[in-house]
Amino acid sequence: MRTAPTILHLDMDAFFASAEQASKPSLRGKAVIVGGLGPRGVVATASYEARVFGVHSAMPMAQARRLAPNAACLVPRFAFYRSISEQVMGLLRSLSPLVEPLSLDEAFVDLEAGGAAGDADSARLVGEGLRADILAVTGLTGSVGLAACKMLAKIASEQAKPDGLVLIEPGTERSLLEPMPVRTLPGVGPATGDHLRRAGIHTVGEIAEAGEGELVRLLGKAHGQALHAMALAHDERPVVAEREAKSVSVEDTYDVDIHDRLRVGLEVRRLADRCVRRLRASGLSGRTIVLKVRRYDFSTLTRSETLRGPTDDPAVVREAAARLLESVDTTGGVRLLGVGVTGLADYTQEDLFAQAAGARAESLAEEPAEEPDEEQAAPAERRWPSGHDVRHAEHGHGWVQGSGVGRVTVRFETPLSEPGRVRTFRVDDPDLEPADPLPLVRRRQNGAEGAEGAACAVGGVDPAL
Ligand code: DCP
Ligand code: MG
Repeated sequence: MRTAPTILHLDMDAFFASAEQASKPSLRGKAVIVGGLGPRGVVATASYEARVFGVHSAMPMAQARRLAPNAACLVPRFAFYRSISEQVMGLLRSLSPLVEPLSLDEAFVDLEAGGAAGDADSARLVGEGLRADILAVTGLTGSVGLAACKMLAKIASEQAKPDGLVLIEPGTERSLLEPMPVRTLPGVGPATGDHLRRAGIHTVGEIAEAGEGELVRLLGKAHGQALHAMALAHDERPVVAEREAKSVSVEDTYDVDIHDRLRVGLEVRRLADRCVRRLRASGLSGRTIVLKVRRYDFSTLTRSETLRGPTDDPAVVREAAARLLESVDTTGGVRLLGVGVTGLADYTQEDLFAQAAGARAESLAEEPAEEPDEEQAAPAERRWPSGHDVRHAEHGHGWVQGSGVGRVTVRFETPLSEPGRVRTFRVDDPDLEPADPLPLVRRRQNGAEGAEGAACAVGGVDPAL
C-alpha cells in the first residue's frame, strides 16, 4: 500500500436534493425530499434538513411524508443532475487521468498518478481546492476523503459529511477501523453482517482478531480472505479510469426460503426497481435483463431476455423480470433472487426517449398506480411533475409546486433570484409551458463560472431547522 494519503474520494452532499435547493431559492435551508410521488414511490434522497426527521433514501414516500409533513416533495430531474455531474467529473479529471466514477455524485481520484499531490499536506490542499472549485462551478457542496487506499478514502468522505474534508494519516488506519461496525467494510451487506453477528463478530477489530482461517470458515475462501485483509486496512485495489461496468445487478439472500409464488413475484419486482435505481445512479441503461434464482437445494439458474434497445425504465425491467420468472420452477423454495441488467449503454442515449415520454420516463422510483383508474385520475401530476421547471408568458420562469383537480401551482423564482411568489393556473393554460433548468451559478463576463456565483449556493445544514 502507498505511504501517502493520495487517494481521494468525493461524494456530493444530498446530491439530488441539494441540486433542487440550489435551483429553488425558496427551498434553501428547508426539508426537501426527492423521489417517486406515486402511491408506491420511494425516496431517492432527502436534504439534511429532512434527514433530521428520519427520512432517508429507499424509504417509501408515504412514510417519509408522515415523518416530515412540511417537506417539499419533488420528482427527480435526471438530465439536470447529470449535467451537474459532468461538471464535477470534469473538475476531477483536471486533477488526474485516473478518475473512477462510481455513480453520478461519487468518484475516486488517484492524486499521485496525476502528480497533483505526493504527501499529506499537498493532498489536503488539493482536496480543499477541489471543494472550493466544485462550489464555485456548480453551486453545490461535496465531501472529500483522503487516505492511502480506496476503502479508507471512502470511509473518510463519509465521516467528512456534510461539506467537509477528512484525511486519514497513514499509520492510524488500524486503530481507526477497530471500533467500527463490520458493515463499514465494503462487501458487508445485511446478510454477511447477520452471519458475522451470529458468530459474535460485531466490529472490524473483531474480524481482524478472529483471523483469516475463521473468516474463511464463516464466509468461504474469497469473501473471507478479502474481508480479513480489509479489516487489517490492506486494500490494494487501484483506481481504474473510465471503468466499463459490464453489468449492474442486485440480489438478496433470504434467511428463510421463500415458498409462496406470489411473494417470489413481489421480491423480483422489488429487486427490478432497485436494479434500475442503481443503473440510473451510474448514468447507464441496458439491453439485457437477467434473472437469477438459487433454489432450496443451491441449484442456481439464470434466465435472460434481450430487448430491442437499451432501457432504464422500471416498468420495462420489472415486466421482463416477471416474464423470466414464469419459466422458473420455484416449488421447493427459493434462497436467493437477483435481477441484473447487462449490455450497458451510456445513459444519455435515453435522453431522447425521456424527452419524448416526458414525466413517465423521469419517474425513477415511482411505480405506476396499480389501478388504471388512478392513472387517469392524475393527468395533471404527470403533465406537470412537482419540481419541474416551467415558463409563463407573463410571469417568466418558475417551477411546479403542485398540481391536481385541473390546477397547477407555480412558484416564480430562478436560481439567482430571491424566493418568489406562488400563482395558480388551469393545467391547460396556453401561457404555461415546460422549461429547461437554468444555470445554478452566475457566469463571469469572460464566460468562466466564478466564485461570485457561489453566493447563490446552498449552504450546509441550517441550524435553525
Ligand atoms: N439515489 C437514489 N436512490 C438511492 C440512493 C441514492 O436515487 N437508494 C440517488 C439520489 C442521491 C444520489 O443517488 O442524491 C447520490 O447518492 P448518495 O448515496 O451519495 O446520497 P446523497 O448524495 O443524496 O447524500 P449524502 O450526502 O449522504 O451523500
Ligand atoms: Mg452523495
